[in-house]
This record gives sequence, structure tokens and C-alpha cells, in this order.
Amino acid sequence: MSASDPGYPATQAPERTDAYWMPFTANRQFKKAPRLLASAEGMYYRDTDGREVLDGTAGLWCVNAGHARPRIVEAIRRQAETLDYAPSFQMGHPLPFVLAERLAEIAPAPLRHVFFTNSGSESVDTALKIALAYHRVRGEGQRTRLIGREKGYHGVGFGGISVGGLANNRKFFGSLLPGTDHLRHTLDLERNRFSRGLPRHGVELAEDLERLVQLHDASTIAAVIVEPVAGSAGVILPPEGYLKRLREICDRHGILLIFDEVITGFGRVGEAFASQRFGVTPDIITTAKGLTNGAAPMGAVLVSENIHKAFMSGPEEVIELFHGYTYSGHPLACAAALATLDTYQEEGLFRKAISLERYWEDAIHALRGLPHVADIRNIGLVGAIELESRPGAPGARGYEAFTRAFHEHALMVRCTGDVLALSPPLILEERHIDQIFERLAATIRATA
Ligand code: PXG
Repeated sequence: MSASDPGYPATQAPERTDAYWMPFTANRQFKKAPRLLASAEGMYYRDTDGREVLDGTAGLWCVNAGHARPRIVEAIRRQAETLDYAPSFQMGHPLPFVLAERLAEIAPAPLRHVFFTNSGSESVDTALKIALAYHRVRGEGQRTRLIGREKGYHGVGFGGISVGGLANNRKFFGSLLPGTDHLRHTLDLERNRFSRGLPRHGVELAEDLERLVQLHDASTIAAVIVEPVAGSAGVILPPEGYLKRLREICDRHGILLIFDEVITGFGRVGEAFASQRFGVTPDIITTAKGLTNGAAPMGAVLVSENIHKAFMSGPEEVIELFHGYTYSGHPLACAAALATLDTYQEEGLFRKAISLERYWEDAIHALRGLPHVADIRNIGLVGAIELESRPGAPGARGYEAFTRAFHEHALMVRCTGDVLALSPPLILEERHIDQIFERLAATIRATA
């Protein structure tokens, strides 16, 4: 059977692995001992050897309703038959209109307008461009500076890596966007080690924005972008009161606040968005991942009434925003997203991270005291275990634990450096939580 044959079994390990350049992967190392997933259902993957693997990470933080949900599968199938593709520039089709209304209903109140993208990275670039253009259409075009935060992850577009704060994602790629700067990050093990939920110390770190205002002058700053809970850098939580303080400082200086909720959106920390959980409303929210339960690529940028209105005041025949993607509002992605939102709603999944939070928290903090465990962090259904780094080999212990968890204990976790991160599908039950942490404890014990 050839690869172009429609019946080609996607569940078999490929004969050749050379042509595929894998993303964010040590390609040569991986191809010597591949981890290949063949199918998935509910809380479990099955690999190409037929082994069942417990999904502790909802894929890459996206499969919030669990795998292969029939309603989503059927919606995609039906949509492919009905309308496979339609242009979205000066044309349209019904679904993105319907989906945008649905998203506006669950978003924090002032965020009433939705721009569709195909990924988190595109959502971030879109949000940054909207922020710049917003100031310009209001006659404040000198506000061009974009502020991110150290250790922030905002995808891999040039905008996203410029406001992002992870050196490896930046250092290879030249001078990046001009005119960006970064707040200090909020990880403080000295004061906050083994906090349960939000750390108590560090609200004053929000004042770092005042430092940047002093340095650059507020009149040059367009927007600040932060993840309400930083995911990729290893689950870094906002200290109590921090996000509220950031909001106040932005308001004082006319700076837009963008929450990157690509990970925290769609129930990950309880509530539809972290903004609602923490009671702080930004001007723009970026999303992706859980929007379609990972079943189709899609992102969405939620924008406040106020920002949207600023664009809608010129002559009606003029395009208000010169931005968009061939696949903005793609029919298959819209169908997947609508079925996903139905599933979240019917099963009350946005509340799940609240109802299970205590059980999850107790279970993860029970790992304290295992060898090399330096910190444990949690909120909603997110958790992280930070391992001490081996002298001279940062990341080695984390990577070994990640591969051991997969190969020996049939558990999928994420590792970033020496931090193991967990973000399971929100459909999980207490017994799955027990399973995750039994397997993880065994993994950590075996990883010297
Ligand atoms: N913003 C945030 C906050 C993210 O977490 C992106 C933007 C980019 O999304 P796309 O769809 O362009 O990848 C992300 C992506 C991990 C991990 O394990 C996290 C992401 C992607 C891959 C791995 O930490 N987040």
C-alpha cells in the first residue's frame, strides 16, 4: 500500500522518518526511539505498538473535552461534505458568524467581537497588530511599543517571539521586532515554594510596568501582553492581586492589556477564561487550542467593544483592518468549534477544574518529598513539578522523567527544562488523577 492510497494505515509506524523535520524536537534523538501516537479516545492515547497511554496533558494543552468526542467528529465529517472551504475576504459563510456570537456570549462582557485565526501564534500576532492599529486610528500612532514579560510564551511568529521571554525561542532569529520590552517574571521560589494555588508574595512585581513607563513614557506604549498563567515556561502563576494591579497601571496610562489565554482558555482553570476566574478583564484575549478541542487548527482573538468601535468609524466602503488569513473562519474549524462548545456546555466542563481542583491539588502536593522535587505548583487542572537540575546538565533530569513516564509508565506529561507539566482533559475523574500521580511518583522515584 502506498502513502497516497486513501486506505494507508495511519496507525502503523512509518518505514522512513528522514523527510519530516519535526517541530520543537531533537530530531535525530527522537528518530532513534520514536514515540508515535496512533489513535485516541477519551483520556487515553494508543501508540503504534498498541500500548494505551494516559493523556496527562490533553495533547498539547488543547484536548479539553477528551479525545474522539463523537459530536465533534460528526460535525467535522458533515461540514466537509456540505461546504469544504469558503473565502472569508469580501465573502463569507454562516458558521463564523454563529461561532463569534457563541464566543461573545461566554467571554467577559466587554469582549464582544471576534477575529478568527488558525493558531495561537497567529492570534498573538493579530492581537498585537490590532493594538497598534487601534492607537493609530485614534490618532495616537506614536504608541508603538509592545511590552511582554520574561519567560512569556506567545507562540513563534516574529511578534510572539519579540514579546516572548524565552531565550531559546529568540536568540537564533536576529533582531526581532523593534521597540519591545519585558516585565520581570513572577517566579519566586525563595518566597513561594510549594504554594497551593496562587502564590501569596509578589503583587509588587506588577509595579515593574511603572518602571517601563518611566523609562519609555506611556505615550510610546501600545500594549502589554501576558499569559494569566504562564504555561510553556513551566506553569508560572500570577501572585495574588498581580493581574489586578497590572490592569490598574494599564488604565492609568492608556495602555491596552492583552491576556494570552491560548492555554488558560476554555475551562483550564475553571470558568471559560482565566480572566473570569481571576476577576480581571483585559482589552483583548487571544485563544486557540481548546477552542476546537484540538480537532482542527483554529484561533480566535476576542476584542472589546471599545476597540472595535474605534475601527468602525471611518467611511463604510474602506476595509477597516488590513489583516486576515486564507483560512480565517475555516468551515471545518468552525464546525469543530461549535460542536466543542456544545460539548463543554452540556457536560459542564468549565466547572470541572473548580470541582476537582482540591483533589488535584492534594494529589500533586503529595509528591512533595520525593527525590529532587524542588517545587510544586497548581491552579485549576494545571500542575507542575519542578525538579532540581543536575549539576551542569539543566533539563536532563526533566527529559529523562518525561521519556520514562511515557515508555515505562504509559503516562504522557510535558517537560520544559526540568519542570514536568500536567494539564489533563477536563473529563477526567478522581481515579484518573490517582493514576496520573501514582505513575508520576514511580517515574520520579526512578529518575535519580
Ligand atoms: N500563546 C500561548 C500562551 C501558548 O501556550 C501559543 C501562544 C502558540 O500557539 P500555537 O497554536 O501557535 O502553537 C501557545 C502554544 C507546551 C507547549 O508544552 C505549549 C504551546 C505549544 C506547544 C507546546 O508548553 N503553547
